[in-house]
Order: sequence, then structure tokens, then C-alpha cells
Amino acid sequence: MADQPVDVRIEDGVAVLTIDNPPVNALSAAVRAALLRGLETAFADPSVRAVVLVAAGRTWPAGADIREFGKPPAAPWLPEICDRIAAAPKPVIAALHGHALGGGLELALAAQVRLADQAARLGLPEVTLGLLPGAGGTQRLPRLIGAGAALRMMLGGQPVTAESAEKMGLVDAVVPGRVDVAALRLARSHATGETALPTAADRALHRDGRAWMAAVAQARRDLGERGLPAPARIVDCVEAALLLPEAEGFAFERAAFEDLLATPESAGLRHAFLAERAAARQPDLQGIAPRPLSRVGIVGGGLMGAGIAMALLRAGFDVTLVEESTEALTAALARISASHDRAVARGQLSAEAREREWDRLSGTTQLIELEDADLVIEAVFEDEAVKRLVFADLGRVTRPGAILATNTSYLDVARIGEASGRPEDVIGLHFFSPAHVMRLVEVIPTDRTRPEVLATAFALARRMGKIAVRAANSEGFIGNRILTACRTAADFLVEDGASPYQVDRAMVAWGFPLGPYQVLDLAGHEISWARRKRAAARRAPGARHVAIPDRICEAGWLGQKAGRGYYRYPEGSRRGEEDPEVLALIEAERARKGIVARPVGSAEIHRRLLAAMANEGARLLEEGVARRPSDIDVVMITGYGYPRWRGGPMHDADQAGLLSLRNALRDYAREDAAFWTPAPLWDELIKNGRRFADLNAG
Ligand code: T1G
Repeated sequence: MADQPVDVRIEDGVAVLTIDNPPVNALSAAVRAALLRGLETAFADPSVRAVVLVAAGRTWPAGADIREFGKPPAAPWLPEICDRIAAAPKPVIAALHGHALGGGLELALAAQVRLADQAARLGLPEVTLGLLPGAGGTQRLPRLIGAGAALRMMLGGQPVTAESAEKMGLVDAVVPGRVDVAALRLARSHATGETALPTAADRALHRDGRAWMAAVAQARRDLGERGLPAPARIVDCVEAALLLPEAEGFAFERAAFEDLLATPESAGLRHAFLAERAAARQPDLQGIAPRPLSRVGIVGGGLMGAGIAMALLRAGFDVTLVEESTEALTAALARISASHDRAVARGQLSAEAREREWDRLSGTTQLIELEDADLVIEAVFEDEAVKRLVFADLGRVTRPGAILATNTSYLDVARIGEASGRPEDVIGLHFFSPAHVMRLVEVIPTDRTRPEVLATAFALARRMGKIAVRAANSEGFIGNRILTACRTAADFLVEDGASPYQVDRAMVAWGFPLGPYQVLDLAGHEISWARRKRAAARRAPGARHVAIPDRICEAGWLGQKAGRGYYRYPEGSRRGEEDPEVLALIEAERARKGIVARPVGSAEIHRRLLAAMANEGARLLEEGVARRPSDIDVVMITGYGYPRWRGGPMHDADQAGLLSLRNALRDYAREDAAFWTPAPLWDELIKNGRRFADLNAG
């Protein structure tokens, strides 16, 4: 890291300003100050005829420094620097490589000339943070590429390739080789008068008001009424860019940006972004080299096994899928082939890539064929005895040093692993269905797991493009513990008077894609029924137990696959219909327990389910199952549909206020102390004026 985040070199009439703030040249306060100083130096130096902006390291600035948001803002502001560049007395050339994103792209938009290398990606992802491009992007981009294209980039938030950027006029040229060298050459030829660089006036900026307003109207129609605040403000800003005088358009954008910055939605989305990155930080694994991985075996080709195999193939691994019979193997390979067909049909996978993946896949019924695998992932039926048998065999056939992983979602990884005879090479890798789509993987080391095995698991997740979250080996790990607490609180409310359909509607209105009972029907009731049976033996005396879920299972209503669960699924439809027989069953259970149904509102449903999830989260932190509250948030957001803009249960609890939520828990504990008593961590944090967020450091 240079002592100065911006290096200024003046030579042959050209000033080269190099931004150097690893890892992604985020435009922090220090960078902004140094950049403005560098620009002023270059603009004031009479020998300078042109200015080149380049970035050191792996990328052009990937935006404003997200960690600075929510903190007291520090001058100079990025819009100010962009305006200085846009009004520069000398041409400024931006040389883009890596990810030119957010404020980084806005910096380039202010320049007179933009060059990009072939691998560059350009985007305005602010909407994914609940924000809008607040440094002139909503004003300059539509003028440069048209309102329609600009709105697509800003509302989608996804980067475009350098090639597409050139086609849409976002960059002036895509250059082979090093873009900084090409930019310097161009600047020098301008400095010697050989080349006249285009000025803003030369550009055929988009000014067609009719097309512009048509794009704005279309975007508003597509957005509809519902949704997060940022997209609609982006459209307002693009409209303002046409209708308002330039300076007022920029001011309009700034005001909208400030508004969004203060929204809980943006706070939640920014938290989620940083929390996902923090989850990868494992201080105790610093300097521990992962083992090399290229050949991976999968035992069990069911829904999970096949999904994991596809995710590994997509990440470039050689995969051997083991099934116990030829029929089962054929079905597993057919499942993968069908998914490939869908991906090719959707344009997500080219036919060539498909062929390459298929070439790296082999199937067998002979476990011995895994003798030289680097890693084996077991994904068989969720039964401890069955899994121990598989691990006993794996311990015999795999080579020393091969890593043995189990995809169990609840069971004791150590108990499963010890059957292999080499527990030090065993780890839990809990993928989520569909495993080739879901980004989360819970990584569960046991007390015997070697550090390099854990380091290898994190490296594997990175290569698969997954978000790995570490959890200690405790039943249900992080996600299923929180889910169970959420469901228990929901069951209490159903027994007290709510209907499961009302609970689902309330949680969908709160931001979840599906409610807890819809999720249960989708996943199937078997695993949670088995878990309840295991838990029955450990239930605290006098602890409240709602038998409704057991009654539903005993009736054979095991979910969508069974045609009915809490909902009915006529002729295999995936949309459930509310079932009067379920309501009758619930009423019968209330009568059996002498419970008179009481009215339950959505606010109470939200509050109790959040309180239950955050309280279980506090217990997970106390037990050391989770290392930081933000890890719990990442698990719930990326694995269980928790609304990303709410930031996860622990962030949400902080937003709701720990004191009021702890007091609510105390109230609920009068109904059932075993479940609702607040974990001691609440008192400790409240006593010290702290929040869960204060435990996220490191
Ligand atoms: N600010 C601060 N830190 C950032 C950062 C940013 N913008 N982007 C990345 N990091 C950190 C990240 O936390 C991690 O840290 C390390 O860099 C590597 O990131 C005014 C309002 C660029 C595609 O939204 O999409 O500009 O964990 O693990 O997978 O209009 O990072 O190592 O300590 O993600 O190779 C808009 C966000 C900001 C882009 C690289 N910009 N970044 O991906 O590495 S808002 C963004 C990314 C804005 C203006 C507005 C990705 C990446 P650590 P990584 P990667």
C-alpha cells in the first residue's frame, strides 16, 4: 500500500494519477482528498496538456467506500471531484480495468475519454445497496448512452462487459493489452498535438426527449407500486436529468441519494454486503495452506448430491458420482443432464461448456473408484446410522489425506466422521437445495478437524462461488437452529389463535419469499418430524409443546410431494390452497388443550418471530456455534430467504432496539419460560449500551 493513495507523475506534458488503495481502490475519504489534490496539481501545471487516471492493483475503483456510509461524511465529496473532472481545463482520460463500479464508474463518466481493457466490467450496482448512483451517474449516464440503457444498468445493478460498454458508447475504446499504456500513448499524442481528444461538446449526447420519457414511463410501469425505495428514486433522477437544468438535476440526485442513505433498507443491504465478506475472514486460519483439490467424489445422487455435483462441475472440478445401484445412478445422471438442458435453453450455459462439464463427470456404483479422490462429499439419506456406514467405507477406500465431508443438515458431524477412523480429515459441508443455485454453505469443523481441512473447505467454497459460513458442530448448526426457533414461535401463535395461512401471509408481507408453513410443505415434513422426535427426549419438563405439526404428519400430510401438508396441492400444483381440514385439526388440538383462540395480528407475528430468531441467535453466540452475529445474518439471508434489505435477524434486532425486544421476550417468557427466556447476552449488551453489531468486529 503506497503511503499516498494517489501517486502523481508528470512527464512529457502528461500527468498520470495512479489510485492505489487495495484491495479494490474504494474511493475512501483519503483517496478522494489525494485525488483532488493530484487533479489540482495537474490542472495548475502549465506543462501538463492531458491527465491520465489509472488504478494500481486488480481493479479500477469499485465504488465509494461502503464502510464509510453511516459514518460522519468527510469532504471532499465524490460528486465534487467528478464535477471538477467534468469541467477540467485539460482532457482527462480514464483507463479502466477490473471492476469499474458505482462511484468508480461515475468518476470515469466525468472524464473526457474512457478506455477499457478487454476484461473490464462496468456497472452501477448502487441499487443492490438500496442506494442510487450519487456522484452524477443518474445525470451523465443517460446523456451518454440513452435513458433506456442507463435505466437498465442502474435498475439491474449488474455490470456489463467492456465489449457491450463500447457498443453502447459507454467507453470510447476497448484496448488489447494494458489499458494504462494505451491511455498514456493517447495522452502523449494529444500533448504533442498529433491527436485531438473528443470534448464533451463533440459527443452526440442523447437528448431525444420523447425516447427519454418513454424509457422513464416504461421503467415506472415495470417497477409497479411495491418494492424497495431506491429503484423509483433512480427513475425520478433520470427523468430530472431531462427535465431540469443540469445543476438542478445534480442537486436532485444528491438529495435523493441522501434520502436513500438514511433508509433502513439501505442499512440492511449495506450490512448484508459487508457481512458476506466478513464471513470469509477466519483469523485462526491465517497462513494455513488449503490442500489441493481437483478430483471430488459425491456419494448419493439424490436432489442434494446431484446439485452439489453440478455446482462442482460448474467450478471446474472432476466429479465422480457414486450411487448404490445402476438405476439410482442412471436417475442421478439424468437429473444432471436435465438441469444442463434447462441451463442451455436459458442461455446460462453454452453447449460447449456443457460438453466440457459432462466430460469431467463420471458415475459409478463402486465406492473404490474414489480411492484417489482429494475430497468426498457424502449426501445420502439424513440418517446417522446410514451415514456412519458410508464413512466407514470411505475411511477404508480413500487415500490418506483425502478430505471426507458430510452434507448432513442436522446430525452430529463428529459421530458420523469417527466411523471413518480418521476424524481429523472430516468436516461438515451443509449445502442448500438446489445446491447449484443456493450460494450458502455452512462449514462445520469438529473438535478433531485439522485446520488445513477447514482452510480447504473455505477455499472450495470460494472456488464454487459460494458464501461459506463457519458453524460449530451442534445440532442444526446455525440456520436450522434459527429456523426451528422461528417455527416454534409460529406454532405457538397458531395454537393460540392464528391460522398457519395468516402467519405465512404476514411473513411474506414482511419480506420473505415464502412463509414458514409454505417452506415446510416445499421441503417436506420428514426431516423436521424426525428432529422433533429426537428433541422430545430432551424437552425441558413443563416446556410448552405444540403437537399440531405431529398431527399433520401422522395424517400423512407430509408436504407438496405428498400432495398436501399445511396446504393442499391439487394435481401436483406448486401453489398450495388453504385446507379447511388443517384448520379443523388445529381447532381440535386447541380444544384438547382447552385453549380458546385469540385474535393475532401481523405486528405480533412479526415481533414474536423476530424475537424468537434473535434470541436463538444470541444463544448460538453464547454457545460459540456462531462466531459473530453477522454470520447468523448471512446464513438466514442466503440460505433461508430472510429479506436481504432487513439485513438478517441480528441486524433487524438492533434496528428494533435490544431493550424493547428483550422486554418483549420477558413478557412472552411468562407464557413459556423454557423457550422465551432471553439469553443472558441481551442483558450484558443492554447494560453496556452495546448492540449485536458491536460483536461483529474481526
Ligand atoms: N467499499 C469498501 N470495501 C469494498 C468495496 C467497497 N465499495 N468493494 C469491495 N470491498 C472489499 C470487500 O469488503 C473485501 O474486503 C474486499 O474488498 C474484496 O472484495 C457514490 C454510492 C469489486 C466485484 O457495490 O461488487 O459507489 O473482506 O471479496 O469477490 O454512487 O467486491 O477482504 O476485507 O467482494 O473479487 C458501489 C462492491 C459502492 C461494488 C470484487 N460499489 N464490490 O469482488 O472481492 S456504492 C459496489 C463488489 C457507490 C456512489 C455509490 C466486489 C468486487 P475484505 P470481495 P471479489
